Amino acid sequence: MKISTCLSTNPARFDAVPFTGDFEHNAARIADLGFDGIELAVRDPGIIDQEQILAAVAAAGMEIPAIGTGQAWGEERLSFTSGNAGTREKAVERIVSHIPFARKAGAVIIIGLVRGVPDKDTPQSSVEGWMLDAFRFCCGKARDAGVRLAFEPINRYETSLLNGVREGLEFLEKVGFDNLGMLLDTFHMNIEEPSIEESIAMTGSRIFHFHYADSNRWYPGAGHLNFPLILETLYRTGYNGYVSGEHRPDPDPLTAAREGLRYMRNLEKQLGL
Ligand code: LER
Ligand code: MN
Repeated sequence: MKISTCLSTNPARFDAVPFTGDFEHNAARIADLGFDGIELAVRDPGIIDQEQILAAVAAAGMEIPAIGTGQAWGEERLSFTSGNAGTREKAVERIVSHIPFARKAGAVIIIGLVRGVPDKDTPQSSVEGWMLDAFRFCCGKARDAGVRLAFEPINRYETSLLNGVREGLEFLEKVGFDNLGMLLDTFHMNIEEPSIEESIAMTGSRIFHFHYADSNRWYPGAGHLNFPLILETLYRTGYNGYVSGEHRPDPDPLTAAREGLRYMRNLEKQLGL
């Protein structure tokens, strides 16, 4: 089982990224804990030292399975479904600007909150059209570079758009690109899915990335999700990518990451994964 945890390349408001702050120091701490990879949360690839980040992760003997892009919405309100055409364009440009870095890192680009939260008075047909245009444009550019994108269903309290896995899969069909798959997140699935296991099984080979957090968005083992069943189901689909810890940094980042990893490694042994 390949396990990563999230690290932000810049300070950010989002509270479920376990590690923020000094990058090299944190990368070394994450490696020491025994993780195999680091999922990066990057607001803007244009303002980071990409080579230094790649070198720091490689020096720590780790991989970068995925790059999260949601800070563009969280910090700058860039969105695929903004009523303002210039903002939509900037959001698409921002996602496209992740592609060269993702290619070098060998990472999947996560498309989550950058879809935005459309105004209530925006017609549904406009929202759908903007989403399809934005995804098709980004997928085309990524495909040319050999990069994959992962769409994340996000619960109803964070966005009104595409909250469930079934809706997400239907959307993928409409977009129509093989380099677009799904990111399943146990926290969101616990809120939205009738059955987490059925949703995982239904997504099957379209799972490109996976986030773990317990029911309360603490580290796994701190809530009441049935992780043995969830992981068994995930690996039965043939999934061989990373499971990535995206949970609250409570009671403190180090304890949360260490306890979460310990729990997952125990399950790995128990289930023979
Ligand atoms: C991002 O991966 C996520 O899960 C969202 O909850 C971000 O707000
Ligand atoms: Mn997530």
